[in-house]
Amino acid sequence: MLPSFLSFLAATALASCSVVSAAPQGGRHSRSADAYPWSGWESQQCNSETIRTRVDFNNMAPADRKAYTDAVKCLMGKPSQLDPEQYPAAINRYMDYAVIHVNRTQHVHLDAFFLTWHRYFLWLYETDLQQSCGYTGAFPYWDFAATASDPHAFPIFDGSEYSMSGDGLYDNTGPTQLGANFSIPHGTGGGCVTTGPFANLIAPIKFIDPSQLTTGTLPADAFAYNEICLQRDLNAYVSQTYTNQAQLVAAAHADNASQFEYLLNGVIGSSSLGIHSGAHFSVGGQMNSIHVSAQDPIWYPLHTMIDKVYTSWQANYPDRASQLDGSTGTALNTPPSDVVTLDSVEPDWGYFQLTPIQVQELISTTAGPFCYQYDNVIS
Ligand SMILES: [Cu+2]
Repeated sequence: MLPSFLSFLAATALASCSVVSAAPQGGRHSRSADAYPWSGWESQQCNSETIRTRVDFNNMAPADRKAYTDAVKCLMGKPSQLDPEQYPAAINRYMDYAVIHVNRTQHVHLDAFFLTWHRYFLWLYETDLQQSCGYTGAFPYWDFAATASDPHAFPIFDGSEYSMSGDGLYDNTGPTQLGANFSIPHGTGGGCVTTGPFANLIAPIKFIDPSQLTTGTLPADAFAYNEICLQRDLNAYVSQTYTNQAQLVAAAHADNASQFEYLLNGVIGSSSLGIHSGAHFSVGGQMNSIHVSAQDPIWYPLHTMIDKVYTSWQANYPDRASQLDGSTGTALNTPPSDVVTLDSVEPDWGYFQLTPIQVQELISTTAGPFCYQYDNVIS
């Protein structure tokens, strides 16, 4: 399953690198407030009083970390809103997000929708934790560069009740082959996660072969229910090699949007994974899958960190903030699609957001639907 993942990431990174476009600066479109499911879209005043600040999970007080994972577990206790006949794997509202992510994988990865679609997806999830589960704390990110020396040594993966759960049970399945001449060594887990808030979690969507990206289809039984445990294989070699501080800073100072995407997602034929895929592979298990990784609750703090890198790059270079990378709206341009511009309509977010949103509405974290910042900028 894994060998082709890197190739896909890298192939598209290369493809998108060949086109550098400075996207036109589009004006914001006004929309009627009642078009959106969440309150306050247009009327919201984003200022120093109302802005929310996202913080590093490892810097949160233990009780605050537990309040966050309690809210995630609350979402896992809420009923699914999806058709159970069509989506048997959607066993609760938390899994609805994972199902939508699988359904949209072909349109929101390895293409120009990646950064903004995921930004809004995270915001929908954050808002749901607040509105459905009464969460009032900060939305945390996982600074994978700060923990790169040894992820186990930090609160986020120590397996305590104040963590995001720990490693999987040790199961030596050997190195993971990521290309013809490229593999990563086995980590320290490999089996089921049995500690912390998400111990023994069932991740019912089975692994999907990334080669599906070359056909643009999903297996017929993609949404069947499977009694599969959440797995992890924490890997300090991968984090030290692919998600270290120097690589993080390089991304936050990328010359343009194409180079930024490249530093996130790697390049074919080399041993560079990029910090985004590197972070995924440093966790292992379901996180190794481009399709089904959103079943692991660590997916959200990881992607919030990617959004922090994106936000930092935009803050460091305001003249590049609205740049898109010149790629289209489908992974590997399969099926072929138009080059994405700021006026392009984003793929929807399932029932959480069916009303059309343009890319330009999701460029700033303090305008449109958003009003948040990070506790610091990667400079
Ligand atoms: Cu994704």
